[in-house]
Amino acid sequence: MPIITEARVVVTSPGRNFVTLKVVCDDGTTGVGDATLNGRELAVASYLADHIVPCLIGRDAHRIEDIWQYLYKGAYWRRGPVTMTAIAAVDMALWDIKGKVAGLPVYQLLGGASRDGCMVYGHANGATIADTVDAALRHRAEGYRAIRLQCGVPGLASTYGVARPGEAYEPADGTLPTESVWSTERYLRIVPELFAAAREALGPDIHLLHDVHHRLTPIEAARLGRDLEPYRPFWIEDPTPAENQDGFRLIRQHTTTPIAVGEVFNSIWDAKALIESQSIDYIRATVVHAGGITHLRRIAALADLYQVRTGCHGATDLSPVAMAAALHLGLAIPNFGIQELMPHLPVTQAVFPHAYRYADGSLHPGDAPGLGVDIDEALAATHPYVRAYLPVNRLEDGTLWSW
Ligand code: EZ4
Ligand code: CO
Repeated sequence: MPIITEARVVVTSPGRNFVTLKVVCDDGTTGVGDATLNGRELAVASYLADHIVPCLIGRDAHRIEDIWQYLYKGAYWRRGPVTMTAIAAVDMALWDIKGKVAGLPVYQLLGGASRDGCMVYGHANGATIADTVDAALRHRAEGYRAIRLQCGVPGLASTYGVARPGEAYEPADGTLPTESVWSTERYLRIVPELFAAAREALGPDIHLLHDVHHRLTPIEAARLGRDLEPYRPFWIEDPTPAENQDGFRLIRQHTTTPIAVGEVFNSIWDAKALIESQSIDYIRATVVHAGGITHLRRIAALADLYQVRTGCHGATDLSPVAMAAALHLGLAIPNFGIQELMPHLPVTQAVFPHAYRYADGSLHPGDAPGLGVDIDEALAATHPYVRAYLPVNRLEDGTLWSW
């Protein structure tokens, strides 16, 4: 059995910040886990280095479930994004080690492939409807079968999900939080027009998605869902903040547009009522922010009982380590739905060499033993941490709103 002798926390910023845990065993086997919590990175780095790593030394790396329970129950203070991201990093690294020792890709340890690959959705965005439709057509030409559409809102200077001209979209854009202005009324007018134009240009066979990013009230979200029904969206995401879970019942009463939620969830307890009440269709919790493969597998198993499928968050602030772990789980579980893909910058991919590959609108985790991803620590050291925050959002009268 591999005994843990060392665990290192690597903070690096190849294009954006990432926190990575590297676990080393006495037989030389290593494993990696993503510990990136966008905008609050150093809190997780400290949680790992100061509080978790000392508890790992000398443990049998094969006892994944026991170590998970030890870190979760043993902290006394349960749940929360910092705790669950730190536990996730350990969990991913241990699955990586188990796969390497077994000589098998992690998806084989999870029951083997249930499909040929994981369908992904790409991001099409633009300042105008026409620009966004053009971006969607380019994605289709690259083989994407599912595309998220976000466009600028007339009258607002900037909009969630829309890149500055010539740049890739990256939300953590300031050394202090930048401020954006929001108008629900203007937004609710433009999105149905965007979907009408996109459906017209792209035809019936492409899946079209949209992220509301927590900005509507339940009845406003119900209105949007109903307005989009003629264009058959694959889902609308995070229509309303999920602390008020009963709000999703209200949306459900008014629209058949599928609902995705959960990228900010960190525990099965955040998702349980939404799943059991059949208020949602896709659960977006991720391996990195929701306790690793061990815990996300539990969430997926609960969701499967209610025909809820996975739609894991996959923005650029989730490192290639988290993407690899998501793909191994997604390939294996019966109720995989779709995987978000925002391609990482080449400089990020160089720091995190990985076996997963894109082809024909899908990602496959590859067949390297373990997770099939690593961190080049020497290269990482050449990209020091840069403080970066997510933006805040205000209504036109200055009221602070959900971003
Ligand atoms: O704003 O990952 O669906 N994707 C998203 C992302 C989130 C960022 C926050 O760190 O909503 O763009
Ligand atoms: Co989102």
